[in-house]
Amino acid sequence: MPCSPPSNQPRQMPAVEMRFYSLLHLSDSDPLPINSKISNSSDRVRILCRVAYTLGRSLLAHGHRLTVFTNAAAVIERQLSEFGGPNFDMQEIEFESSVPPGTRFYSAHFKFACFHEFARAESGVHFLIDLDIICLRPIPEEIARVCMADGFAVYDISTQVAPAVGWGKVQRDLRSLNGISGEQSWFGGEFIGATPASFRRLYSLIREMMSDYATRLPEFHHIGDELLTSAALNALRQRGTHLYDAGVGGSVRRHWSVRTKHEQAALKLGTLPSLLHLPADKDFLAGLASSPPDDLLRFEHRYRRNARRKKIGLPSDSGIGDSIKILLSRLWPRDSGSL
Ligand SMILES: [Mn+2]
Repeated sequence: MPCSPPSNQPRQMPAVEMRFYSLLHLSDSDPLPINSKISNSSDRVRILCRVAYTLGRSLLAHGHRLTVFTNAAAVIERQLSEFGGPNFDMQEIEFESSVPPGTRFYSAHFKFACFHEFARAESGVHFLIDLDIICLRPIPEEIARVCMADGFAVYDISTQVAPAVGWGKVQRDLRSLNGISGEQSWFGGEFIGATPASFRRLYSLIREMMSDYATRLPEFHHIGDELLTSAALNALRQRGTHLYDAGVGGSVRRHWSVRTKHEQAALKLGTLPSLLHLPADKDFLAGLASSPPDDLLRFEHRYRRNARRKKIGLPSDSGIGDSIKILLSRLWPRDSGSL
């Protein structure tokens, strides 16, 4: 459950280097993203590269340069050539996974390879964030200070997952992996930050649970990085590690433009977070690559417009002419068979 940052921190601490990373693994066996207009895999590659560009630019605007872990730097380079190339660094890494290809959210398991990279780093505070995030406000340094004090910056989404899957199932799955009997939290995979030393502890716990997890995949209510990571984080917390929930302070927020089972506050200008995760709006984020909004007010306006268009089934990027055609074709479908 939500924790507050330690209050005994000295006021003056040296500036901490915050490094932001994301993951763009390209593979033919990946399922197409849900809740998106993406209909084939070349569309998928084009859209994800643009989504990365939008994230890269939004981080740069707040003084952070993004690094993208990938297996396909040349593809990304080519896709973004019309923008003059990527606005982020790329690092090709070894992706190994214990889950079979074709598993749902197969790529999500590659986040563990990113944790492994952080575990091998020497210094700094490393953040792994989802590609479909946009940075809208400065990221509070307090988050990095928590990490420097051996904590983790996480995003507790327990209240979001409970109504969707049932809290009992969530607890049962976590307990079956880490053996903890008390109530546990569920953490969103879109945001995690810590030092290399902390990632070493997290990664080794995940490795310990991995083979058990891989052999029991069908039993779990969720397959992906969040289950194992949450199980490991809860285990670390039980041993005294501080987990700072960046969602409580409004630094991170996941927002769905589709109906959710949990209650979701409206996305309003005054409550926009530092890092906004839009899992169902990759097309919208990709569209921002070519014409970014120039301020928060404009962003909010464009986002709401996108949400309204989605409700009536229009693509986020169709012009007025195309939109009218789409709407007319619904009123008078050509193949209706009647005169
Ligand atoms: Mn996401």
